[in-house]
Amino acid sequence: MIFASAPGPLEPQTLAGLEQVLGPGRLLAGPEAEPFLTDHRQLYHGRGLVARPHTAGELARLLAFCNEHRIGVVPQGGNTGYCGGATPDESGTQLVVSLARLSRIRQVDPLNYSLVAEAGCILADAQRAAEEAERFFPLSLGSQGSCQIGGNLSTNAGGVHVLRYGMMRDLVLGLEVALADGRLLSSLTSLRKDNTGYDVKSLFLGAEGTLGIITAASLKLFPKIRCSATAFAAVPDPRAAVQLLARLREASGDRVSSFELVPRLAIELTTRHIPGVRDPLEAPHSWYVLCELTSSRAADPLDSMLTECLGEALQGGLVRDAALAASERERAAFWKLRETIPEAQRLDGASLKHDISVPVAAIPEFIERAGAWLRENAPDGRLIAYGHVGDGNLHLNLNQAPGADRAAFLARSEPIKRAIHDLVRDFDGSFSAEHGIGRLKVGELEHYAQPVELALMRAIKRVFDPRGILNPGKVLRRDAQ
Ligand code: FAD
Ligand code: 2HG
Ligand code: ZN
Repeated sequence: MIFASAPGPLEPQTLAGLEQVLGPGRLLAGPEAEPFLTDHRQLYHGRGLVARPHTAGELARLLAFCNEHRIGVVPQGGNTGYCGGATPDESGTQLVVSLARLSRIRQVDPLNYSLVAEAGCILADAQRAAEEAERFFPLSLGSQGSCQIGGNLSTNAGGVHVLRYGMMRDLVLGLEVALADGRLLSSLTSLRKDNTGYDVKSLFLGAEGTLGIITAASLKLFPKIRCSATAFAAVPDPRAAVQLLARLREASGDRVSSFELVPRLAIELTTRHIPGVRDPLEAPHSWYVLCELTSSRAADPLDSMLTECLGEALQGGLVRDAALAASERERAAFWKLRETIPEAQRLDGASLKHDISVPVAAIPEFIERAGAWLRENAPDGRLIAYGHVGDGNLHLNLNQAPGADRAAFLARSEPIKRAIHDLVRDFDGSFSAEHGIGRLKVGELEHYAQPVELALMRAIKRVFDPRGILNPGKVLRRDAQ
């Protein structure tokens, strides 16, 4: 009996009931549960048991039981989320539901350009399944080797292809969802058009497991990428970066699929901390962009389009220097530099993260104003503003300066966050562009959301989860639900 040492105040008969619903080997406790109880950034450490259902039906039955016994349920995908959404609280009364065993690709339909994957399918596996069918699934994140489709849907993940293909929400055709009371909503349609009343499924996208547990999804595919051109270009400043993007979109017939901003400090941190990363250009520059054009036509002259556009930009002063990837190896090296910025930041010391968005054209002014405020008010931090500039989404992060006191630096996180997020509001931007709310930003949502919006969110929560068992305390505060 694994429950003899189970943490927290779950009654023995409730625990026995859980085991009966799930069957042997599906419930973890003690050291086996440990890896599921801390979030990726190690901001939260919870307590609780872990259930690993193998089918959607099993999961639905588990929810019916938890609803009846008012057991809080915390869905967990790859546990790579940035806001503590997949971590249980410290009470020991919550049950983590890992989707890892629901990982099948149920169907790939090349003619319909669609794929049906279970929620626990690793993102990279879904990408591979599409590729094997001569198709392309465009969601692409640094965590794609471990994050899951269900987590991507529930956070409405973004990543490096949003400017061409949209966020996860835009890639969904249908969903299958286990509801709080144990009913299974089966809406796994592959239709491109369907205007039959309210779009109920869209509410689960970005809901972070607070309205239902997604068990499978029907996703859009695109023509396979057969040709790409990738450059790492130094630009004088973010203003030039935004102008270059506008020109490149026009000059390439809108074939830009990625456009990422990289500051000098990111080059310094990645080359210092990540083996194999090197500076793509000879001389140092303050700002860079990693840009990529892609096409499904093998013979598209993307290299010449990119070279020509960058050449003109060089003459016009929008670009200072550029390296074009001459091989797949060089392309991978540029991307490795970009994708390992979060890891290099972590290895360099404490960091404060702000996942913000403003209109693309406002990015330069936003960086100028945020930078000026931080230089004056947070001199023990070094600004590293990078990311998806083509979507107006910056990771406006602050790393502890060399020699700075870690505790003193972290102790100032609240006033710094307030100043940055106030500035974001002044720009009509968002304080959570792609990482969600989870537990980390519940207070920020209360602070910045319109009262009418919050009231509607709470009302929706009550309809879907009247007993408040689904991911309690995430997105919305528990006592306000
Ligand atoms: P988890 O962390 O397990 O869960 C996230 C939330 O979804 C939780 O609230 C959880 O309860 C809920 N959930 C999980 N599965 C389900 C389900 N089946 N049904 C209902 N709710 C569920 N994010 C971006 O958007 N863009 C990026 O570029 C990006 N890059 C990253 C790079 C690195 C190196 C890392 C570590 C993370 C990055 N992330 C990025 C953040 C993270 O990978 C994404 O948020 C991802 O979508 C989370 O997926 P997951 O499976 O790990 O979800
Ligand atoms: C990225 O774009 C991720 O690399 C992580 O969204 C951002 O660590 C961060 O702040
Ligand atoms: Zn990002």
